[in-house]
Amino acid sequence: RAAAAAAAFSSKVPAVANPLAEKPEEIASNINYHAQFSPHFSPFKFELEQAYYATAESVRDRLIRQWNETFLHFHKVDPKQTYYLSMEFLQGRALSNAVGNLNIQDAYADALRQFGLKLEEIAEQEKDAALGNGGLGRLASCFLDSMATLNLPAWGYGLRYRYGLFKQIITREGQEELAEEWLEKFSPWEVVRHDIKYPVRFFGHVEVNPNGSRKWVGGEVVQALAYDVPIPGYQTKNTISLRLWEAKACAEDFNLFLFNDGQHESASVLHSRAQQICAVLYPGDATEDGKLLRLKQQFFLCSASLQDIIFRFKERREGKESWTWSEFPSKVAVQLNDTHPTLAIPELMRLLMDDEGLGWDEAWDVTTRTIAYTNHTVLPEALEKWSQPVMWKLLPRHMEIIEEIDKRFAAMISATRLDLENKLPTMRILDNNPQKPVVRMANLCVVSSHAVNGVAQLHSDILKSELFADYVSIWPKKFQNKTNGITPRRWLRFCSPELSRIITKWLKTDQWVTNLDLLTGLRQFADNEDLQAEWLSAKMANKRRLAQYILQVTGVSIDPDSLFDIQVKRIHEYKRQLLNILGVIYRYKKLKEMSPEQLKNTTPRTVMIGGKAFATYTNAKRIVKLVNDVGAVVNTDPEVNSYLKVVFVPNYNVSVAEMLIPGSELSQHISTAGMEASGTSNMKFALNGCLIIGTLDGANVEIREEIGEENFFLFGATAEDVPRLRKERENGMFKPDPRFEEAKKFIRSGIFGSYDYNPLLESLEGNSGYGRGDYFLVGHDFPSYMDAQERVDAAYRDRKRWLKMSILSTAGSGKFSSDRTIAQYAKEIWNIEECRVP
Ligand code: NBG
Repeated sequence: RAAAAAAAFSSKVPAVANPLAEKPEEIASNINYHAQFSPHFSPFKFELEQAYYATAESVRDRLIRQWNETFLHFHKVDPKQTYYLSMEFLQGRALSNAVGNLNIQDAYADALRQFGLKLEEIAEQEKDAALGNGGLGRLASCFLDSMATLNLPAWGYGLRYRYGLFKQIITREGQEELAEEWLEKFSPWEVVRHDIKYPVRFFGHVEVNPNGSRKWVGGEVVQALAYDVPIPGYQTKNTISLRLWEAKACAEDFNLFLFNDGQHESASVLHSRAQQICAVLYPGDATEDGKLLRLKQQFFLCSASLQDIIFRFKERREGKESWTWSEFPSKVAVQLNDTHPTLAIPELMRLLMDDEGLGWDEAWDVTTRTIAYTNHTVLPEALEKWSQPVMWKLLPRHMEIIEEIDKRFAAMISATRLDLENKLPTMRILDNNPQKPVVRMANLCVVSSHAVNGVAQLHSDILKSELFADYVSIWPKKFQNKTNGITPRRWLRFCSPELSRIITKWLKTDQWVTNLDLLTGLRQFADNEDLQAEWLSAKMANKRRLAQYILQVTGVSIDPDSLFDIQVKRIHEYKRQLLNILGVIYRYKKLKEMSPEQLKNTTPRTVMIGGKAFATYTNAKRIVKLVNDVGAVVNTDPEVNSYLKVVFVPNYNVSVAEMLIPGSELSQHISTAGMEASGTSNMKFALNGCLIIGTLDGANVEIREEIGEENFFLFGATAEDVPRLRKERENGMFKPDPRFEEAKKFIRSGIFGSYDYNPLLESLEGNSGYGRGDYFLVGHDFPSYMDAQERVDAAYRDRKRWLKMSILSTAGSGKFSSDRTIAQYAKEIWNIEECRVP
């Protein structure tokens, strides 16, 4: 077939470049043009891969036109613009999203058919841009899609990591990590801007000028070079940018003298040091060097982005009679995606004071009116604290500024809030504990931002009542909630075209794609037998496609008629994949004890678990190993394997999610209450008509409210109960359920192999402590979890009821569109307005 396609490329279809092509024939000739004249591969080779690149480049041509228009339009109108700073963007694949948003998927599919190729096959050639870890990075990408779709003047800023999040492979030993070479060939979705380059300094010292002003000099300087990725909105001309920075050494850093002297490595030491900055996402930080590198990455993002923002602000003021820096916050909003870009605060202060000559008060006013901060976690280990000595070494001027912010904050409290003085030691930005002096980044963010938000109602409430409680009385209006959302384009319209078609048919409009609240219109048909039949057939088609995929990547054959039960997310003890697999183990044991008659009355299930464990997180890796070991035993057990299958889905990422979610029927969001800030995959599953079994945590609470409690399988302790339950546990008052003991004992019997699972099981036992004594309350929640699973089995046996619940899930998911979330940020935090390209 490749040969046939090759022949078609070279002969039947003319090669003409026309980025405006509308008709399939014109598009085909445009693709052929790129295949022949974009010289990335040897000539006359048109296999799927080459066809993908040629197709992608032809789509990109179109995007570039809209993109340039958008840029010019923003330049002309000079609206207030938002800059979303994030260390992570989990973009996934771009081709199907781009043709979908531009509404040219049919024309492209027709064009490719002229070469005997299918658009879906071509799209699958693309490697995921996995410049993120999990929900936080994917949220940033969903936000970009909504910003573009809502025609908002907004951009993303991130880093261009050479290797994204590692590629996970599963071996006998469990998870192994390989470098993810998403740029192995090149990405057709990025454009290098050779003219956009800023110097970023590290180390050095501070010089005091005779007039008292200060200047950071010396040290090392690397160049930040811009790579832009176009982000098209859905059915609009607006195409915004994700600007990713790449670190480059300066030419003069290459020591030609040393090189010619045979000292090849020393000659290029600065080059390789610069390359390390954008080499990988989250380099290991167990060593001092590892920590320093992470801090360098964060500062690199902040410094380059702010220089660029200031450059643009000044550029748009060129030729204007008079303007002042106090206008800056009415033109610029900077959103910090978690604490990773916190250094934007002292960097903006430094640029304003040391480079632009503002005084402290004026610079502080501009900075605080510009910057806002989103918190994404309450986990203590995830709240960043940087060592003061390391900071002084790498960023001496910034440490001076941070000290000053801290000093002024403390003085303000002492002067105005005597009632808070005893809280001051924990409220301060600097923790001057002589053993381990650190900078508390979250505190710096809270003190310096005009808005601080959590990502689901419960999470925002916890921020106000616990983590940031002491600040609330000082700035009651600063703290907000912005419940997360997901883009309905990628997560329903494009990943499940079958279901989308049915929804459009029954709602008699496709407007739901940009106005997701319209989905409530499905409620009135939830009992309708015709809709139910169509709904079922779409689900079944998605399940069959998923079963094919599972067979292909794991070799395990699963039954599309069984209940598809999925938990996919980063592997973490608080997310409790362990609770899931213990439940599976208990189920397996019970199935083994049943008679053939009893077996026939059970609900067959396929449990799929996927996710990456951070390379140094041992217990998470043990969980991955356990799931795989359980699967190996259960799936080959002829007595029960038509009633239960257990699959570990390797290398979970955005495109795997696009396969799994549409085919899911039950999905697990079972974190210890109070610990999951929001969760966003719960929204994707619910939107796709998948029912949720879950705790009252994060956005589960709001999802349950929206879709109705009768359509949600609830279990477990509430966030309020958790501290008391932990106490009781410490005091030896916990009585484990016999089912829980039985499941653990079954693992210890060695049935799942000889691997030593004791450390994992011990984390669930004993009386107290983080990582011991069942801090995550798996034992406490186990019985109610198993009861909820029984309710699931019963509900699934009643097909009509299940389908109704499924339809109501989709119907109630409107609130969780990232369009709603972004509209709220735009209005309530950024104060920006639509700027539509005419
Ligand atoms: C994650 C939370 C999720 C949340 C996403 C997006 C971090 C630090 N936090 O619950 O764990 O959905 O952020 O807000 O990755």
